[in-house]
Amino acid sequence: MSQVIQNPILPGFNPDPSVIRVGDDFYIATSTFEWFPGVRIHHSRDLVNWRLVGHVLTRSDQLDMRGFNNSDGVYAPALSHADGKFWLTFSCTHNSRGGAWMSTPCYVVTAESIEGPWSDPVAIGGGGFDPSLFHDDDGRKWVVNMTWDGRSGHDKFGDIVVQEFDAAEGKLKGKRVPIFAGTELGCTEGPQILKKNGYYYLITAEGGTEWNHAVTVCRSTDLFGPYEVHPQKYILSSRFQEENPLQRSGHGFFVDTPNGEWYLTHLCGRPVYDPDAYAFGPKYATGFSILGRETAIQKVEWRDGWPWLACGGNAPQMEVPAPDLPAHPWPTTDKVDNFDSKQLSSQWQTLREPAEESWCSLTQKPGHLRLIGRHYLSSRFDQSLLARRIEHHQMRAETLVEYHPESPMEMAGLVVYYDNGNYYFLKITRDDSDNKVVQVCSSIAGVYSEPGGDGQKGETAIIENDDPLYLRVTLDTQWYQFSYSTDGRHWANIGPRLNSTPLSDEYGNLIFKFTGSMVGIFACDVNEQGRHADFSHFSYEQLSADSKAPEANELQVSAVADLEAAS
Ligand code: 6LW
Repeated sequence: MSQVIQNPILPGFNPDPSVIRVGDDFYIATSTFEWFPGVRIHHSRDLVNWRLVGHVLTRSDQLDMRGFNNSDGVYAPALSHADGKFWLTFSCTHNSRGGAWMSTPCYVVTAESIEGPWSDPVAIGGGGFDPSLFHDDDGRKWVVNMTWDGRSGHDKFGDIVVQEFDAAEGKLKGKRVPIFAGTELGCTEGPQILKKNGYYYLITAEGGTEWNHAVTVCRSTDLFGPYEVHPQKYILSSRFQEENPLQRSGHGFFVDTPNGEWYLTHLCGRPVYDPDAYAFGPKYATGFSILGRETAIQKVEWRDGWPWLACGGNAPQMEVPAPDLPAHPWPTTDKVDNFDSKQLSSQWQTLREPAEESWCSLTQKPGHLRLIGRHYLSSRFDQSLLARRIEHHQMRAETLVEYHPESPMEMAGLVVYYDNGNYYFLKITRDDSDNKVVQVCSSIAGVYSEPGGDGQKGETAIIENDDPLYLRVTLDTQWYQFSYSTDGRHWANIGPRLNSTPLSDEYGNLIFKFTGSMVGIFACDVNEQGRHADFSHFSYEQLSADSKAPEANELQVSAVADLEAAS
């Protein structure tokens, strides 16, 4: 039987995919926003199996995001390969809460190898996010960008523009030329150009990154246009298809295989539908993308000089025929990180700045990750927090932590984090009676609470000894549940189950929620005494093989409950 590609190919927070092929190797770059290092790169040789090969922006002199707001930072990178090297353009957007206008400085970096090292960034203007670089066959290079127009009475999403880039000088030259105003769907962004058989194909994301999202294709025989729009306009979209498990589909780009087959990678989301919210509106409007925006792929055919989905129509499919290429699986990644290597594994991300020995050490206590407590979790500076993506609607994460807090101002443990206003955590701390305790805390829309307990004070459990303590969190689609154990075998739930849907792109203010839920470990020391916590492992495990988001109200008999009963 021929192979099938299972979507999403990059589950969890992996948005704005930009795909290329170099020889037999396919690469996808995705956005990382305020998480460091910047820009994830995945690699495949068969389009079925993907592995994370690393990041592009790994040094603070390439990317400094200290103090940045949530969902600012690295927007939609675009990858290309020309002149024997890799090129990556990106915008490092900030101050986006400052009103109608945005600051969107854009950059290009290059590398001989996809694994780096990548160069220092070269500025390529601003005025809009999502820049890409088009290398024409005559050797000239063009920055293709959207424009952001904050003026009253103007569409904020202005024209798509091109401007020549002089690579030798590292400078833009000539004028910015508007080439496409977008269709009536609006929010035209993410422009990239593909040249094929004498046509310039301009591919844009339209409709906004939410439920109306789409991939729009247009073409011209001249780079500067005029561009004619595809007969179907939006060659991919899931708007008006509320039963499609891959919602929000848009922001795509094309890639061919060495055998001449064509594919389209694109952004999607697999929302959870909160049954309480569901009663009040159409289904599509009540979904919560708790895993953020993910990457999927569709098979494409060319007819009459236009690309079309091979399955017909414009609806994304969960299963897609694989190309005629030898299967190339990668070794499976370990479920457990024992922190026994000298380098952090590339799944880990930190907030706004690199992990530095001064607060995150694999050497101070060998076989452990030591986090030295710094700011509280709502701060946009100095977070001693390490997290990885939640990739599955049903998962379990666990850690073992040795920690000797001396005051309620010192806390360390396990966290489920969307942004600095929306997170849940299980902390080890000390109470006013000098007991070592564990407690669940929550911040939703920036409002702090301690759930469970008597309503005044959240549920806490006294830990009788000072041995390392096991902490666990499970996600069962709509619900998180924290638990702890002194021996790793007998577990006690702590705190109530916690709704996962506020930790999603759609909760609260719809604008500027671009990331996804992460799970990780942290240490805070608001007294700034530098109290450390030693984590001896962290494990992450999927609890169900189903890649569709189950309906939230069908979850009562669940994989989590089955597994708990069996263990
Ligand atoms: C990105 C834009 C988009 O820059 O959302 O989905 C913005 N498309 O192209 C943030 O990811």
